[in-house]
Amino acid sequence: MTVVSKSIHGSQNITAGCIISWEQTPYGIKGKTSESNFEISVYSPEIIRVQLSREEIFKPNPYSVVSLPQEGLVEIIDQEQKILILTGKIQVKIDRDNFAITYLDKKGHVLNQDDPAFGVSWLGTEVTNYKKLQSDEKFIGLGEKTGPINKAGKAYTNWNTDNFAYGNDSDPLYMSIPFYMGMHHNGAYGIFLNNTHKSVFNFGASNNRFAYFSAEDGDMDYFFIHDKEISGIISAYTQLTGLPPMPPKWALGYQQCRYSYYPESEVQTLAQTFRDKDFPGDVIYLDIHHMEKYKVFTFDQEKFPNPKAMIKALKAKGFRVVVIMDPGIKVEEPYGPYREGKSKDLFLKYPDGEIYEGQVWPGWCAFPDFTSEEVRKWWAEKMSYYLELGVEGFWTDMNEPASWGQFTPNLINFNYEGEQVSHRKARNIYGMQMARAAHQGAVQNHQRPFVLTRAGFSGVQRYAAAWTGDNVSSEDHMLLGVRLVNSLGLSGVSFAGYDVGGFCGEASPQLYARWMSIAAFSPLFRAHSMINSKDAEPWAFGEEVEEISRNYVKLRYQMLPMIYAAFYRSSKNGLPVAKSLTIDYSRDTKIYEGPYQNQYLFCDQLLIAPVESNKEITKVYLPEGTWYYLFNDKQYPGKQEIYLDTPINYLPVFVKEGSIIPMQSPIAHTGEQHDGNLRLHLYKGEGKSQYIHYEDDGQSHDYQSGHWYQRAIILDSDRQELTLDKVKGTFPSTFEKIELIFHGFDIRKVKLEEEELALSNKVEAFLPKITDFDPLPDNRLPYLETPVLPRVIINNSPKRMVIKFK
Ligand code: NBV
Repeated sequence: MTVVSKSIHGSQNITAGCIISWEQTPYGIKGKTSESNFEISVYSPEIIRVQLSREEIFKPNPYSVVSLPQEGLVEIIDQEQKILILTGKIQVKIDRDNFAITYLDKKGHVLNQDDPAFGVSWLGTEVTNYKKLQSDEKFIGLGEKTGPINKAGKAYTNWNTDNFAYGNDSDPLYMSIPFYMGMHHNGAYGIFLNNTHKSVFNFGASNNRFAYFSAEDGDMDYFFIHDKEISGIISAYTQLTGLPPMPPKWALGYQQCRYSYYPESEVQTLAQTFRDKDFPGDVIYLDIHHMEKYKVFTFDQEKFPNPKAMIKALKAKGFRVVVIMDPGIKVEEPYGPYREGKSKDLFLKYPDGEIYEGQVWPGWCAFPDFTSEEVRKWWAEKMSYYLELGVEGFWTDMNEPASWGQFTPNLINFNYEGEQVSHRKARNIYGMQMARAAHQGAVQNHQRPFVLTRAGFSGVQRYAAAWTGDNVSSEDHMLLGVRLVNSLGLSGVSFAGYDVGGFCGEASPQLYARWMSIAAFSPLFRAHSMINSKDAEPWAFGEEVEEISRNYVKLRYQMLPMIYAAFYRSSKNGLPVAKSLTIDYSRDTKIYEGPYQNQYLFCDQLLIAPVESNKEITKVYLPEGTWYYLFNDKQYPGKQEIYLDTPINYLPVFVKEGSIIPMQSPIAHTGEQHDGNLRLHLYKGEGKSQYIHYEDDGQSHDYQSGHWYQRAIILDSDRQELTLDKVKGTFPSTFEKIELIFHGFDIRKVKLEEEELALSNKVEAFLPKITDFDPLPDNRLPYLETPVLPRVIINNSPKRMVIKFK
């Protein structure tokens, strides 16, 4: 029985009630319950949308979803008690009595079920969907959320917040992604709540009856997704909310930030120090002090008398410049952007028409209404100022929006694509729309844009990379950052990172070294630190840290062919580059335990086990399969916990059996030419494994029209055979030769077709030894016994090649 008790004050719960009328639509059904209008539409056999509103028309979020419902995918069965919607992959059963929905897989296993008493309910304007908790249900996703990777028993709020020096359990943070996945004995599903109001997700916190999601106001509008695999659910979610485009290659290099580098001489010295110290790097950031009185679209004339010449000189050294952009526009009559914004009516306003002002760095500020197309266009045009100076990247900060006091009044008006809404509906989307404007501005120079944003919402991956805001220099935060990035990756944001070294506070040398080594395996690799703190460049912590950092940064640059291909895959399937183990090993309960939940696969082939800097020994969990320790090739069978020495210069990194890892010679920055040899590291596994090598020009949009190079490489470990398939695409490879390096194979002879190839043996060390600082006593030096590996070199001919090795 449903409980329907009305109250205009919202102090009592009102359920949707029984279905009183319904009709079929091309995509599903729509109709009325005693308390609401509803519509259920099918977007694909895996994706179903459910909308309910107590108003006549739905007022959906126009920002997140980029796909449309599809006709002809459903079968509707009208039964006495229920209405059934069948998609081929999902069965939806809707109870006529109380509108309680049950989702089942095609075999009839229950995936997800409304609490029959409360289903969709309203408390005043707040709308909630209560779902029965399934036994052993685990919850993952929800983007930038602290706490464990499995969020069962926890509850979270989505309300974009400037959370300086947030704690290990703080919530909410800067970005809201109301998408999660549930998994239990019967299978897995995903739910995306498509409502930008403040929302709450409760995964069984303070109750043992239900999980629920609610929005403070607006429609109940959610997408239910089902696939057998977690990866399929994430891909479906990114089909809905958009795929991340290919970033420019330089953005995958090492990025150096600081609050703030100035004046120009300091920036130039910084760039030169990188090169003098043979320390690779691609990006230098200019934080707020580059501006005149913190006014966006200006450069401080004294600190930076000639930004154009400076940026040109930096580029000649292989550095790109990223500038910060804050949304607050200084209220100052002679200041062009303020005058224009005011006269063109581009700022957020109170309902009585007065411009809303809040205090930020420049003092009192007005805020462009990025939820208006006209404002985004204006902002994008204003960015020509930077493009003309040669700026190539844009960092949108404070876009929650943040202001002193951190409490924007709710009555402020936002355009919201013409709907005219209050701050309550618009806040969570504001940051993403600023990132969108920045993206729009940056594409004007016809290169792939790089935008880094702090705030965002579902779909932000279409416009920007994300970083996890003002973290702290602590061991906990180092690991938390990894979990946040992994969780963002579960939620569609594959290009993400954290401030290496910690933004607030000062890292110890040990901590900094470990952080650098972990971040070399992070999609975004950026070090940053707070004003008035000690220098935090990789060479500021003494020689040992410098050398360890250099080794890992060099390794990062050598791995770029693998990283680049992983980004390309991500741009096609929406899956993350840093992949929480919950994606590929979701049914292995061990991976959710203690520190194992921080482990992840980088570029699908490397298992990274982040560990505190003060631990000399750690436990690592290896999932099923065989794993090779990166630094000495020692093989470990999976499904076991192992103890590993973790001196500060060795981060636990394992290679998955069957991996094909493409590497290049070390380079100082992505604009520098490698030596022309593609090193393909082949790790013996079982049966066949495949890797698709990918190259393009690294900067233009031409890859979108096929101007790329792709080649499938298939390793058959059982038959001891490698196939380099015929090359596809119009972009010529930058590699003239391919060096095959065999790991785990016992080889005497290698033949390409009938021709026998010269086989050589060389010691392979992924990291150079750090002899002067060897931290381990003599009896514990397994790492330094680097293996001797057989290898051959062939010409990189575009035709199909089969190599047999015996
Ligand atoms: O622009 C200054 C900082 C920036 O360095 C940091 O990365 C942002 O998250 N910004 C916040 C403003 C306030 C910092 C206290």
